Amino acid sequence: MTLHGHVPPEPDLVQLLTPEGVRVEHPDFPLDITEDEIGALYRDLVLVRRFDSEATALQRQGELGLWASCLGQEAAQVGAGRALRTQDMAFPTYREHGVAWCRDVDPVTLLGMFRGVSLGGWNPNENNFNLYTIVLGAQALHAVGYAMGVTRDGAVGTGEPARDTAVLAFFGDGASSQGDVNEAFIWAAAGNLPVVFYCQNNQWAISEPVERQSRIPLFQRAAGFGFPGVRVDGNDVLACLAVSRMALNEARSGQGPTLIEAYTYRMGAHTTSDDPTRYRLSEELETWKHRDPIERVRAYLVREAGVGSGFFDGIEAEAEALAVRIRAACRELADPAPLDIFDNVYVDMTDELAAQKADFAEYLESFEAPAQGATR
Ligand SMILES: Cc1ncc(C[n+]2csc(CCOP(=O)(O)OP(=O)(O)O)c2C)c(N)n1
Repeated sequence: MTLHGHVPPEPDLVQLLTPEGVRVEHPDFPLDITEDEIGALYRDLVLVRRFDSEATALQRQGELGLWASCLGQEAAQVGAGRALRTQDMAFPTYREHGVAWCRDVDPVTLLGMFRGVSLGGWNPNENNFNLYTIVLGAQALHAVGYAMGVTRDGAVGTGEPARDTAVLAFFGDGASSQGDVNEAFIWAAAGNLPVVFYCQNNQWAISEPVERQSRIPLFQRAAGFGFPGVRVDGNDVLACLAVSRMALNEARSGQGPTLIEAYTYRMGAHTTSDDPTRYRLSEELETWKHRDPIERVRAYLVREAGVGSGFFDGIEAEAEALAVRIRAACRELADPAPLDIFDNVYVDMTDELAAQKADFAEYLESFEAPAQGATR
C-alpha cells in the first residue's frame, strides 16, 4: 500500500429511525424516550415546516425580501434544539428556524430580518438563542468565546444539572471551509471548552457540492483537532436528539468539544434568490425525498405506536393556525424609524455616533413635511 492509496473506513451513520419509520438500536447511542415525546417531536417538525413554507410563500408574494428555507433540515434542527437545556446557549447561522422554534423565539420575530425591518429582532439572552449570523462561520468563534466565559464562570463540571452549561454552534458544510470555523476548533480543543459544533451537511454550499470542498467526511476533521467527531443521520430526529444530548452532556460535564455532522439535504433552494435546477440533478432530489424527516416519524407513530388520525388532524389544524397568524403578523411588522439604526451599535452610545445621529436627524428635518393626506 502507498500513502495515497490509503482509504479511510466508511463512516458509520448513527440512525435510530429508518426512512421507513422502523426503530433501530445503535449500541453507542441509546435513547430513552416515550411515545408521547416522539409525538411532540413530530409536532415540532410539522409546525417548523409549515412556518418555513409560509415564509417562502410570503417572500414570493413580496412580503419578505429574502428567505433561507430549512426544508428537509427540520429533524437535524429539532433534534439538536430539543437536546438543549435552558441555560445552554445556541449560536445559529441564518437557517436555524427549527432551533429558534425549540428555543421559543416567536417565528414572527424571525421574519423581521428577512422583511428588512430589523437587524435581528430578538434578545439573545432572553431565550439563549443568539442572533442570526450571515457572515459564514463567524458564530463558531462567538460560540467559543462564550464557552470560554462559561468555563471561567465555573459553570462546567460542577455536577449541578441546572448550572452546568454547554454551547451549541451551528454552521453548514460550506462554512466548515472557513478559517473562522477551523480557528474555533483549535481554541475549543486547546481550552477543552464546553462547545458542541453542529455542522448541517446539506450537501451544497449554494452551488458548490461538499465533495469539492473536502476529501474526507466532515466529521473526520475533528480527529485532526483532537476531539471526537460523529456523523448522524440528519433526517432522523431521534438520532439527532440522542447524539446531541450525549455531546452536550459531555460538554457540560467538562469533557470538552465534539463535532457533530448531521448528514442531511437542502430540499429547496439555498435562498429564494437561488435556482438549484441550474446546478443540481433532479434524481438527487428524488433520492432524498424518500428520506423525508417528517414522513418517517409519522410512519413510526402510525404503524408502531398505533397513533390515530385525530392526533395528526389536530397538528394540521395547529399548523394552519400558525400560518394564518404569521401571515397577518408579518404584514403588520412596523417599518423602523430611520434614526433607529444608530441605537444598538454599541452598548453605550459614543460621542462620535451621537454626533452622526444628530447630523442625520437634522438632515431628515430638512425635508418638507408631506402635505396633509398626501401618500408616498
Ligand atoms: C464569509 C462569507 N463568505 C461568503 C458568504 C456568501 N455565502 C452566503 S451562504 C454561502 C454558502 C453557505 O453554505 P453552507 O455553509 O453549506 O450553508 P447552507 O447555506 O448550505 O446551509 C455563501 C458562500 C458569506 N455569507 N460569508
